[in-house]
Amino acid sequence: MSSELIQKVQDAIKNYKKDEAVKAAQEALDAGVDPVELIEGMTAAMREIGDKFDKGEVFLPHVMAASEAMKAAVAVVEPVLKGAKAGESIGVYLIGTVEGDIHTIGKDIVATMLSIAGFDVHDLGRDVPNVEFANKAKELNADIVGASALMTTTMLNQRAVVEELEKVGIKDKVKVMVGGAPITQEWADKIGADAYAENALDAVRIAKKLVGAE
Ligand code: B12
Repeated sequence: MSSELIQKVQDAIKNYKKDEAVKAAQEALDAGVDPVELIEGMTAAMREIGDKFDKGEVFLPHVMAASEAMKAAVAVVEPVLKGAKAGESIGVYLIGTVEGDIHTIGKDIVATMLSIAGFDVHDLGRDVPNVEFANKAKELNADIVGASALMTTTMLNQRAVVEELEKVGIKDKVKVMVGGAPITQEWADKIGADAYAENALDAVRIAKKLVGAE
């Protein structure tokens, strides 16, 4: 039953139907589908669109329409997730999408999940100048800085963020996490990041470990 309802949301996203995606997401929640499972299902649908775009089977307007549908459906789920938010802050987490990159869906999901897990999350948004990550991290005395990059071109800015943290003298005080479709553990190691997470659930698990909350 729950997989059928998730499938309905996935189909709506894959068919670029925003209103249907919203309706199906609400229906799934009402039927008691786990909100995290629901978001994971949507993520899988979005990845399928990405693969089709890769193969030239769909084009940018399709990707845009699918991402609008996904964003709208995620917005239905978010209040439910936020209702489950833990009480006390377990750490300050500064997150953003790197300079030159406007992809936000994955970063937003990670930010929401971290917030539910009890992190005090500060979201810098997208296309964030490298230096802003460092300045803000210093100002907030952040425990973790998370940098999202979805393109092979912009992932280089994750390295630049690490360098900026070094320049302002806080690299040894703050942990750096990186994520995004092209990112790997190998890349994280190469640029001196402390951790890589493949998805939002892993991001939460690893972030908790980094602040000693698990
Ligand atoms: C949706 C999408 C868009 C939407 C973005 C809407 C939005 N508000 O975000 C729109 C249509 C605007 C868009 C634009 C472009 N896109 Co685009 N897009 C995608 C697509 C299909 C899906 C991305 C997505 O949302 N996935 C769903 C989310 C939930 O998954 P996710 O982002 O991977 O996030 C998860 C993990 O990675 C991780 N994570 C993510 N961030 C972080 C951060 C931290 C700290 C951690 C720990 C974990 C973590 O957790 C998340 C949740 O599980 C991808 C394909 C793909 N394979 O990724 C292409 C893709 C990223 N886009 C691509 C391109 C080329 C572009 C454009 C340049 C297209 C153009 N010609 O204009 C522009 C980019 C403009 C710019 N300067 O950024 C390419 C990049 C190729 C490359 N160079 O590497 C891709 C790979 C498509 C392709 N196969 O060619 N895009």
